[in-house]
Amino acid sequence: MLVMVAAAVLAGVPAYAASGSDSSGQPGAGTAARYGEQVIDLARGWEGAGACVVWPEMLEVPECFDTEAEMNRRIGELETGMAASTGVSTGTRATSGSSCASYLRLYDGTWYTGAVLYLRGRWQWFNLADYGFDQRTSSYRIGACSARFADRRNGSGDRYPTSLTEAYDVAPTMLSGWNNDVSSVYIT
Ligand SMILES: [Ca+2]
Repeated sequence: MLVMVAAAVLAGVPAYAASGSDSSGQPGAGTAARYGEQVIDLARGWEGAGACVVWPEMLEVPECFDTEAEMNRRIGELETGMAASTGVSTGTRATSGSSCASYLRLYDGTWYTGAVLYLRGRWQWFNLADYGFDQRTSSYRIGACSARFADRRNGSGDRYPTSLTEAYDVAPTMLSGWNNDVSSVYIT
């Protein structure tokens, strides 16, 4: 399995094509990610990683790190590169379109602890099973754009109240009945 994943990465197969907004849904298709020198399949497990970035616009495959601090440094590098390439410095104004800081951080533990999944990309449902994070969210932080949470794939099933997932909302715990229940998320 690992060999197949590695081959897919080396061949530049767009890992997101199989997940992302694809509504056909193929649980178990796998999501290759870089973790140090390794290639791991996020859908099968994080192999000890503590923080993963899923940012289809910037990264061909997700990248994982031991800690959230290491992940944050990498995100900072990517944002700096993005600002340099567009000539717009980050933080000076909210840019329109897909460069909006539309991130979402989901934590396995309450109070922003445990493994953290950083998702960045607008107008699409992310199925958390594709990233080994199905029904694990116990706390979250939202970036500059509001989000939607659903308890089934592709936004189906029950929806988390959107009044609690607006821009810059944070929640150290989930609403009653929603701990370890979110299966898909959307960033506006
Ligand atoms: Ca959890």
